[in-house]
Amino acid sequence: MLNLKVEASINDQINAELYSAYLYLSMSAYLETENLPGFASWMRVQFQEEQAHAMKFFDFVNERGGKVILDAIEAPKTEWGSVVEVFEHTLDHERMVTERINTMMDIALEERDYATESFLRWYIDEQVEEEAAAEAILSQVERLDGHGNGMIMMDRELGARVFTPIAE
Ligand code: OFO
Repeated sequence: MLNLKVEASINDQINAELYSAYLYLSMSAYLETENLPGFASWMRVQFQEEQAHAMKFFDFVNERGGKVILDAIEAPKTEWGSVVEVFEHTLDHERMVTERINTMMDIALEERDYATESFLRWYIDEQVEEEAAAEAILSQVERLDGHGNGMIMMDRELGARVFTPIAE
C-alpha cells in the first residue's frame, strides 16, 4: 500500500513530467519556426522522454495499489528570443525538476517508504543526465551565437537523436 503523502507527491510529479513534455513540445514547435529541424527533432525526443518519465510514475502508483489522479496541465511558454534562451530555459527547468525529485526523496524517507526511495533513485540518476545534456548544448550554442556553419552542423548532429524507451 502506498503512503498517502508519498502518493500525493507522485501524482504531483506526474503532472510536472507531463508539463515538461508539453514545454519541450512547445520548444520543438518554436525551433521548427526558426528553421532548425534537427533542434526541433531533439526537443521532440525530449517530449517523448518526459512522457515516459510520467508513465513510469503512473505504473509505479498502480503497482503499489495507489490511485493516479490527473490534473490540468499548465500552458507552456510559446516564444523564446533565441536558441540560447531555449536552452537556458531547459537547463533552469531541469534544475527545478531535480529539486522536485530531491524533495520527493525527502518525503519518502520521512515516511519510511523504502520501496519509493529505491524507485526514485532512477530519477535522481536521470536528472544528472538531463542537466548535463542541457548544459552541454547550452555551452555549444552560446559559443556559436546563432550563426554560421556551426549551427547547421549542430542541427544535423542533434537531429540524429532517437527516442529510446526506458529499460524495464
Ligand atoms: Fe523528467 O526529466 Fe526532464 O523534466
